[in-house]
Amino acid sequence: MSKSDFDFERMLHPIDSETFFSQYWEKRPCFIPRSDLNYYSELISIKDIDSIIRFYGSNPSQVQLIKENSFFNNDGVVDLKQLYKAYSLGYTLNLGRINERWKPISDLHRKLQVFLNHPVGINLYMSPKNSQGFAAHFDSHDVFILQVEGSKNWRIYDSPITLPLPSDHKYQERFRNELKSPVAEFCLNAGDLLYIPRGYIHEVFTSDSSSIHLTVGIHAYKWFDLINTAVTLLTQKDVRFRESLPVGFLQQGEAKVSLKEQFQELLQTLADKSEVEVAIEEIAQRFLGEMSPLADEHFYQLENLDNLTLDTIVQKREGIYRIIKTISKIGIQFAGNTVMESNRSERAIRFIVDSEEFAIKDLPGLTDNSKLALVRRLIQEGLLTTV
Ligand SMILES: O=C(O)CCC(=O)C(=O)O
Ligand SMILES: [Mn+2]
Repeated sequence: MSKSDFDFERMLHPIDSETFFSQYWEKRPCFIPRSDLNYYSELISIKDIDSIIRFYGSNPSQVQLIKENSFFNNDGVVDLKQLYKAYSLGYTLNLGRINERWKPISDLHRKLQVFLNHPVGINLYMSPKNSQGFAAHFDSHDVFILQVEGSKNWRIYDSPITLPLPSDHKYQERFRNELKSPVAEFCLNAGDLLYIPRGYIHEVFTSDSSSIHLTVGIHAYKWFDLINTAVTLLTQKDVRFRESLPVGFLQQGEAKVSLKEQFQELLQTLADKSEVEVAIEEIAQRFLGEMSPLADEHFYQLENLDNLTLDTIVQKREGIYRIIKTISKIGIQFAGNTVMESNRSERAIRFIVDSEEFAIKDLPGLTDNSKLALVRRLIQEGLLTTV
């Protein structure tokens, strides 16, 4: 399977990311037509779909077939014959979290998470001619639509709720029945991109051509998440946040007055005592803990462990790296793993976090044997690779 160098910048080209974030992000849809049918072909092609579906055997719920908003019952198994039949009957095939199953897309996924620092999920939609999968709906995450093959029509309506949360999905039905005229209509052809901020209702259908697109969903951390995390951390420290509300607090009267006073007092404590860095660390820890390792020749790396010399050049896998420090240890957290070492390795660990690529002999503060041992361990754990 090939490696892809597709990243955020190439995804948005020719719009630069500064323009994108100031003009469009969380504000309005952005359509980038390209007249380049092969723009995304290194990510996936129609010829890859059958073999990718086989990787879903263990998770049939991520393979969905949808036609005019109803689902094809796949009896909880992924049966290729059934999928071909449903597709010929006009069903749209949706492969969820394809980033966990197809290397070029998992490479793009990692690059996007590293650049954005927000969780990303990538789905694939394949629709036959003259069909519609889902009815008009909004998503509670922003989406980038990468039209890989064929074409698809997108009708976009205004956003009934500005920046909705997942809990706002319960209003879908109501808004679907109150649609006004579309605010924009686009025909996406292979190579085009469409960005839709969360909340904008969209209705999508094919006409005389079939379609394959990738939906890159950004499940961004919100201010609400940061504040929530800060309150949770403070609650663990300050017993006043754990005390119960006054008895009778629902009724008017003295309990209500004291409730208001205490509420103000606790908000003040939150403002005075919360440390944003600690709350951010907590989110970083969760984010990195949930990242899966990259599927990039780790067995091959293990096979070559015995060939390392002090002149060997090694590099960090693409990712986000966090230093963790305890009284006697120092460590690095990265995608789905944490490696702790004794404090003696502190300078070397900091050097590694700050470097992209280095010769083993350049590690500071360690004997030659310890340098080799540390690198060997970090290759085994999935942090470093030989170049
Ligand atoms: O293509 C479709 O049928 C639906 C696609 C969609 O709603 C999305 O990608 O967010
Ligand atoms: Mn959608």
